[in-house]
Amino acid sequence: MARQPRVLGIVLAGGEGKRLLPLTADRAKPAVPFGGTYRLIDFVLSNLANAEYRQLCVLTQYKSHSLDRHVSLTWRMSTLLGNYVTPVPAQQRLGPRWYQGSADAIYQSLNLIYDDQPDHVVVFGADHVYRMDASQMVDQHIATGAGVTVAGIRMPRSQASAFGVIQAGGPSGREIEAFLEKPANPPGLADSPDESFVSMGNYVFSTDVLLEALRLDADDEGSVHDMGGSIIPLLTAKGEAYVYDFAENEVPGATDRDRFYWRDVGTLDSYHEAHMDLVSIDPVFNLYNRQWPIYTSFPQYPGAKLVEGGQANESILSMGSIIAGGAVDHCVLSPGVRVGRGARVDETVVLNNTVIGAGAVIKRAILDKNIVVPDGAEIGVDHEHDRARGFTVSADGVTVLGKGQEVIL
Ligand code: ADQ
Repeated sequence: MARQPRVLGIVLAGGEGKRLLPLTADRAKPAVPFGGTYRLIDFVLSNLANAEYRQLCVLTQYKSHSLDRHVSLTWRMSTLLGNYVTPVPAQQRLGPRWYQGSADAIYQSLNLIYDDQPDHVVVFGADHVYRMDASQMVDQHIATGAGVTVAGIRMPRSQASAFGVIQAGGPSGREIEAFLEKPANPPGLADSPDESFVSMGNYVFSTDVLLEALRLDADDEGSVHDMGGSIIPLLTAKGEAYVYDFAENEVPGATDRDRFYWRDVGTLDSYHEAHMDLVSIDPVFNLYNRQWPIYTSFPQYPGAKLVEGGQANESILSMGSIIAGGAVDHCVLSPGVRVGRGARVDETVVLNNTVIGAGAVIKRAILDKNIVVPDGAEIGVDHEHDRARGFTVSADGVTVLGKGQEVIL
């Protein structure tokens, strides 16, 4: 049997996530809780582990304590077959400086590649909610002989300026002819002018091509040392970059609705919206697909409980939650949440161990963990009042409270 190519996975998990403040005040963006029991990083790690890639390094940087703890506890693997998922904190190996950009993060961690001697290095972002079989992208990478393969997805042109925009062509239609990182005026597609083809921030490299590109980039003092801003444009100019169309990916058990689901939950509004995608009867993203599980771990709790006529509709209730006489609708409750008598909670994401008092009214909100909402409090009802109390109100009117934030009436 032919030798399987050796693949090392590197997950870029150093993002600061400024646009998710206050949720990222104390934690790195990939450690932000999602969907009741998950953290964002669980999606990419599940996608790589389900694809049988089990040598995975997670590069961390900012506020990485809860991320390191989660990765170490959840993703500890048997080392018998050489498997590992390891958090790698920034170590200032090349002098007293933190990572300058995502390419610098890899450059400063080259020892991981030298140690493992992979044929290919899969570099994936950690900030997205989706299912993807990464091995299908690796197969295409090998078949085309590309130096780097970039995963791409169609996106409304009006949103594309937040992404790297790909123009592909050539005999295969897959050669990247131009790569524009976050262009002010993104080009549309020939067959669909209102859509652009954008980079998902997921790359497969042939190891020698990655090493050479990182070295060239490190020597370039004008570079921002970013994967999308420097490395991919550099390899595009050399004619070595190809695109992999996410629309060709097939994941077992996917539904027609969530087959191509991919969300960058980079803002408070997209974070809230992605939660609402989870809770409908026919969910836009189905967490219940057992053929491609998303793995996580959480503390031991008993089951969720509804008492005293407590009600829940189109909601996810994690273990340890108790709804005592209150009602939740279109909500996602993390473990250990309490909802008191007569409280009404609508379109709200509630993180671990937050307690909502009797008679409280909460609308379109995100409540971080360990908040005590007093009896009768209103949140998300009057945005002026919310701002006056120090709460964050997002562009689309979602009220957000940080970890343990005090709620005055
Ligand atoms: P952005 O999301 O703006 O664009 P970036 O902030 O670099 O790029 O984040 C990419 C990934 O790298 C994230 O998972 C983040 O957590 C991580 N990261 C960022 N800085 C890091 C550092 N110093 N150390 C370690 N990890 C770090 C990128 C691409 C675009 C593409 C979008 C898709 O540049 O071309 O379209 O991702 O979302």
